Amino acid sequence: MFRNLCFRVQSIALLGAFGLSAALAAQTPGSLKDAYKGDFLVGAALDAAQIEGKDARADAIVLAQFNTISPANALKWARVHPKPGKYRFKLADRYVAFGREHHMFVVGHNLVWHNQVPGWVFRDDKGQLLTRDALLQRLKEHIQTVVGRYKGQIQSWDVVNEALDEDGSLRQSLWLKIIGPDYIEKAFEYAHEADPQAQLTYNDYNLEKPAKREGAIRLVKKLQAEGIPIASVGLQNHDSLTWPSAAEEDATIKAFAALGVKVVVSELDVNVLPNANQQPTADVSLRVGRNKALNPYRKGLPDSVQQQLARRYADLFRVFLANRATVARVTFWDVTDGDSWLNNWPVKGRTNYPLLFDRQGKPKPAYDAVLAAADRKP
Ligand code: 9MR
Repeated sequence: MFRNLCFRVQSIALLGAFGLSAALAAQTPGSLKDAYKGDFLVGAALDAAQIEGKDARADAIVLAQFNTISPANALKWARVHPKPGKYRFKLADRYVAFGREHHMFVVGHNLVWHNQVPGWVFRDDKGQLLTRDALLQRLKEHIQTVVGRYKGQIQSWDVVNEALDEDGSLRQSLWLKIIGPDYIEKAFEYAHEADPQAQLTYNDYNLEKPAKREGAIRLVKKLQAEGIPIASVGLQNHDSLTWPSAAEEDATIKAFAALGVKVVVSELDVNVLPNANQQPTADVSLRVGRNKALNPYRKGLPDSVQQQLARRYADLFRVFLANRATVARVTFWDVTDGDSWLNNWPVKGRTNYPLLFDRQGKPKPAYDAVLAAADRKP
């Protein structure tokens, strides 16, 4: 009865804001954020359409279901700082305002990455690679400007993203080549100086793989030994129907818990299409040519796979829940299946079904399974 009343009040509010179809789309039993209240925050990544209010259907879902948001692209270096001395904050400002207006936990993603960073960042005006000091200066200026602008408004920053290779060694990025391995420490220090309250995260994919996980453990220990405030490790969890196993996920979360840091599941989705790559990866530079066999569900997801996805999500959430003292947040990467980056990576133009809401914004069986998993608190 109370639940129904809440629905109706919520629906009326959403109706005013977004119109009938959006309000209907958000009329799902319960909500993810309420189901996991007191356990961890539940969120989604937003892209420009949702941030700018041009996707009423997704916005209605976000408001009804989530209490934290991440920017899919709006805060990446290339977007906010495309040219030397030129910052463009319009979309990022709207993103942060959206989160504040709706009392959400606002995540910043990201400050240092080897992708979506313009080439000029690493070069002087003659095109020569910068010296260590000059690049550090540039990094500091960027972090001070971006983190400083949203001081007290962005609660958590992915400071360094994907700095590790699969064997656990540091990725040979220009950050590493020019500055050396302490570019990571420096980035955390600059971010901490710019907003001492912000929770700082190291974020990566495939940390469920032992060698890469060991690399991340070494990294966290090094930062801790140097007194650098790292609050959490972000496990991206761009998963498949079979990998990582619940046991691998559990062991990974526990390995970071043992270091005294929190874990955030930062970019969750589950690919249901045939793997286009031998090994699991979320390396955005990977490209695979189109091929019919890699896109089998253009006309819809067979019920058997739909149920498999639901079971998979339930298994993952049971692991997150069992580790709720460590897991601070679970964020889906995008809102509905139609929004997902997995429709275009690593093969362009596929029809994927990796999230809890379908292309019409309706909750899928996987949504019900995630809600039901919350009732089985260990
Ligand atoms: O979702 C993002 C997509 O829209 C961009 O095209 C892509 C470009 O690099 O980045 C995607 O987000 C990535 C995230 O920033 C870091 N981890 C992997 C994510 C999926 O590629």
